[in-house]
Amino acid sequence: MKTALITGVTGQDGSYLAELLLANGYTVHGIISRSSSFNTERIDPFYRDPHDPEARLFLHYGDLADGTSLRRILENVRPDEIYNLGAQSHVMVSFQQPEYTADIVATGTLRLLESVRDYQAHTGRSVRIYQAGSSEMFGSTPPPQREISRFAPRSPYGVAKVAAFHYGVNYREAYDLFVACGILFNHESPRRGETFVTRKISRAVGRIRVGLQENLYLGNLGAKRDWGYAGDYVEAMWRMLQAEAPGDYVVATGVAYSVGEFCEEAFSAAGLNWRNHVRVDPRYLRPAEVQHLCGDATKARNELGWRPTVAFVDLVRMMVEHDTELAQQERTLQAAGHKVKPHTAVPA
Ligand code: NAP
Ligand code: G4F
Repeated sequence: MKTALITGVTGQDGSYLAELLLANGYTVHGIISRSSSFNTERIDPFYRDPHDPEARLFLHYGDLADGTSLRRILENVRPDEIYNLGAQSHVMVSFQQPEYTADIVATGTLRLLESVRDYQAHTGRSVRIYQAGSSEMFGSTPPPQREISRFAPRSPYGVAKVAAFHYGVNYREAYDLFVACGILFNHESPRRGETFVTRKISRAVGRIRVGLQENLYLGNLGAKRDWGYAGDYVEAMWRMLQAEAPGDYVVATGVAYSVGEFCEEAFSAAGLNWRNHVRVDPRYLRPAEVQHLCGDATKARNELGWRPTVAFVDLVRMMVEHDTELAQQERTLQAAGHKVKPHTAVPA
């Protein structure tokens, strides 16, 4: 049975990928960051205490900013596959923390590649690496974007992902490492972080629906994204590492909608008219925007046999249903006298 190591295991994708790999019989090791509050909410449902003989998911403290921890974990875990999903992944935050974003997203990837290069050289074992690239790398290049489209990033996050992508390709060419770079378009789910626009919308719809909130404040309603379901996209990551040779693959649905259209669909799923509740607040506008992303995943379909299974409307409904349930729980607790509030202090 194979052993996998995941950076960013506590994130949206990390949690779906860990579940997929466990279901495929893998032993899974995840790197988690030290936090003053719990950050394992997404993996708690399937995590088992390590004393349980059935446990196959193990967690290690480490950080992409800390090369020593990466090397130590690699030596202990001896993985067959590494999925590098760890990142400061918020585009707007990358304008506020560009150096930190570059350090984790770009240099963090370099630290990991260097660790694997040395590890392979002294153990003779080979390791396959998945590098989490992003459609944000295409930036202002018009759609449809495919593997050969020009990278023209519009944010410090996008620039850092382009650097990480090129590090991956360079280590593949220079040291013959098996590095596959996924260029994934936006993918969402009920586990999506609440500061990304889709989840911000579905959370608000749930709360407005049950009477806990009146308005939702957003930035650019005209930006278009190619939104898929995260559960489908981690399957593509896994397939990339099962291929005979490493390559770069766009993963996308091929259909794009605007933020306004996402609002319309989400509010109407709850029997609401979005125009009565959505307001524009300029604080959510970005210094430079990526206006239109829509991917062409022909290569992934032909070479990996991958295709998306969840359509836009079903994705929106899945998120709205989930978040309506959360809002109902919040209302029940409030009615019973508990002081509960969502994390509204975090700017999104
Ligand atoms: P996410 O939910 O934001 O998860 C990011 C993960 O990285 C979290 O587990 C986070 O830990 C961890 N992390 C943050 N800083 C770290 C550090 N210094 N060292 C190690 N780990 C660190 O992101 P996601 O949506 O799952 O995305 C996964 C990867 O795919 C990211 O690299 C992202 O940039 C990329 N990507 C995402 C999309 C998308 O639409 N979701 C599209 C293209 C590419 P904490 O939980 O403790 O913060
Ligand atoms: O949900 P978003 O923050 O995602 P964005 O910027 O596309 O980035 C996500 O997808 C990338 C793949 O293309 C990933 F690499 C990255 O890690 C992340 O997962 O914003 C989507 C769009 C943007 O155009 C933004 O300007 O929604 C617009 N938007 C409008 N109002 C908003 C808001 N975005 C956020 N987060 N919050 C708003 O209030």
